[in-house]
Amino acid sequence: MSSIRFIHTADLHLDSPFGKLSRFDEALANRLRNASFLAFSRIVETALSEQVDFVLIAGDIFDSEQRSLAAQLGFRKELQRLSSAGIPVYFNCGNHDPLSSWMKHLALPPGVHRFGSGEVESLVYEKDGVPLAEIAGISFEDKVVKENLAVRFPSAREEIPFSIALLHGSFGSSGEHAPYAPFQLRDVQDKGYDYWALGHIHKPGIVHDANPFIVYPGIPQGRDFGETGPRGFYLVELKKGGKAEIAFRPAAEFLFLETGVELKEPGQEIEEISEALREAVPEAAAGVIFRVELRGQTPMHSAFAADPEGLLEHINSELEESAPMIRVDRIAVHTRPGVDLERLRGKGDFTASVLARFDELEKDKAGRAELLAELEARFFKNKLLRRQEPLTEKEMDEIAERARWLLLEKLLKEEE
Ligand SMILES: [Mn+2]
Repeated sequence: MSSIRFIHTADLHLDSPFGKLSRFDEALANRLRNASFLAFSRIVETALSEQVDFVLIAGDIFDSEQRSLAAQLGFRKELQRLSSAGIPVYFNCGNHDPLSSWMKHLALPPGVHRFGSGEVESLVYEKDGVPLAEIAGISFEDKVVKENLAVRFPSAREEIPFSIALLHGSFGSSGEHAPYAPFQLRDVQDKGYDYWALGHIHKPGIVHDANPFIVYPGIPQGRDFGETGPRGFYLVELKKGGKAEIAFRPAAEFLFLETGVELKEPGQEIEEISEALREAVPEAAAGVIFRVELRGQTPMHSAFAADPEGLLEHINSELEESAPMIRVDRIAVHTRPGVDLERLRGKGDFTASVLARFDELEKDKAGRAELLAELEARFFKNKLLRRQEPLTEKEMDEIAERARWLLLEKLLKEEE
């Protein structure tokens, strides 16, 4: 046999609370709480429909070492489906669900293997009585493991066609996550495994593309705006000669997305926002929670800027019945007043000369940089409050643009 197909997932964080979303009603909070289970259920369905050889789960299956009965029973229920279909499951324990936190009496269905925390264990997956893959793995005993566990993996067994290592830990310099079981490429390159199935980093990605493949599938269901965008798992096919197909499959029930909406039609603002959000929902998602940046010129600018919460509530009530579900968590109002700049420029008054000065500065980049430096020196007398790096051209553009509109707004208000 010249290939093997499996699912690689990790960081299920079953029963994880969506604490930061307390602004939403209880019904939605419950749906979100259930979403981690639904995402895992989708993964299991893919395993069944694709008839993969086995499923790998690289740690952090449940969210908290405070044993959640719901998480462990929910996990077992899904494992039973795989077990009944004869699909083996191999998993280990990570920093959120170390081995010591599992219920001692939770029996696992046949064909499900949980790696221990003592030594690296090496198991053999057989197909039609022939050894096809070696799966080596180890669990976290406690929630903090600073030790490099990768170096403890023995060399891959040459007599078996494919070798996979299952590990929860930090590869390379992944600064944003705590450095649990940190390791480098040089620690694993010569061990002979085809594929390192990792967990811990919640963002999906192939961090080393061949010899060996090193992959983080990410969290299948994002939990907040730190975990935006598509979330799912990998469907992997390893082939002879060190080749592989590694396909990302979405599994998340709800997505967290940040999006910009450009207002164009005066008087149609609410419709424009609602329509843009409906269009931004990816096909498979059951729902999306948005953060919206509102841009463009609109006569509603002052009203929106004065009460973004009111706008948010209104948009949420407009979208209440939409399917897939849409909720807006936050709206940043970065619109501009709906005024005709050309008309103002031609008026020959004070406002026109202010605009002319801004137009000048737009051409005179050196003069603009000088002016900004002077302003900074005047308003930030304490040098520690000043910027360490000089402003980039783009940042200066943004500052000038904001300053222009702030001034214009004040001037136009006085005119009213
Ligand atoms: Mn995790």
